[in-house]
Amino acid sequence: MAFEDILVERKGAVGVVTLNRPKALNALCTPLIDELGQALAELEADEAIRCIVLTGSEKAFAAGADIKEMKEKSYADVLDEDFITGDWEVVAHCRKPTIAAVAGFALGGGCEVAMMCDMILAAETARFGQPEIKLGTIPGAGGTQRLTRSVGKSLAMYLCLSGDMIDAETALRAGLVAKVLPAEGFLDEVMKVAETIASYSLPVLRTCKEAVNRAYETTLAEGVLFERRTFHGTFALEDRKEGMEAFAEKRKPNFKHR
Ligand code: CO8
Repeated sequence: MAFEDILVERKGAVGVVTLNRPKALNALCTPLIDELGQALAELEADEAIRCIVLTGSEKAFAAGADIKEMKEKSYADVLDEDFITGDWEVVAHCRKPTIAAVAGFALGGGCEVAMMCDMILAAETARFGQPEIKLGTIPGAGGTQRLTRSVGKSLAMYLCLSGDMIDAETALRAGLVAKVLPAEGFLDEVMKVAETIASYSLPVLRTCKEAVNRAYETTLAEGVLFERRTFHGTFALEDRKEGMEAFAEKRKPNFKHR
């Protein structure tokens, strides 16, 4: 299906969603978020896809929620609509691995959407920030929560209270991003990571992601038990057998995603 504000491509087993409102630095207006939800649902349902890359342009991953759309809303409006977190969370609810490929600005809702992905890979040009304070508001899609869990209280407070941005290297040191890559050929390098992930068994990818995410929602003892039972569960899969046999036979595994 054709979209207005995003582009969707299938590159082998990798689905690539590109935010595409260049004139507004990919500001996340409601139609764009709706399209993103539809695109992710399609990629989730597509058996051939095992990893999803979410990216923007060289200048901006996304410069935040659309301020021009938000500015006339009243408290009653945003409360009635539950503006618009329910729809945005679609990124966090993906069951396939997701990579945010961030070049340029990832601000406000842009940073929040990137943090909803399983990992952030940043170009050297990436800039992260939660500048809502400058607009007389606060982050509304996880900026005070996911950011704090990711980088700790002091840097999260600094970003949310000062509205300043940090560069890619600072984000790497703080643990917000997994890797910083050269701006030149950035997406090619991201695709190599995505293709590696997509080469593995999909049911194992799904359960591995669930186990890591459980770390944010439970105690250590419960999380470790969940991990162990999930690890045990992989022994019910043909792909676990194939992976270990292939290692012993010194060949590449041929995963069936079963
Ligand atoms: N919303 C709407 N339009 C935007 C946005 C935005 N967030 N960001 C940029 N644009 C538009 C500009 O208005 C401009 O349009 P026009 O050409 O029509 O004037 C165009 O994009 C280009 O922008 P600039 O000329 O400003 O480009 P610069 O390179 O000079 O500056 C910046 C780039 C620094 C990124 C600057 O554009 C900026 O500060 N943008 C706003 C950043 C911001 O405040 N983001 C936070 C928004 S609030 C938010 O995200 C809350 C999320 C809460 C989640 C809600 C769901 C639950």
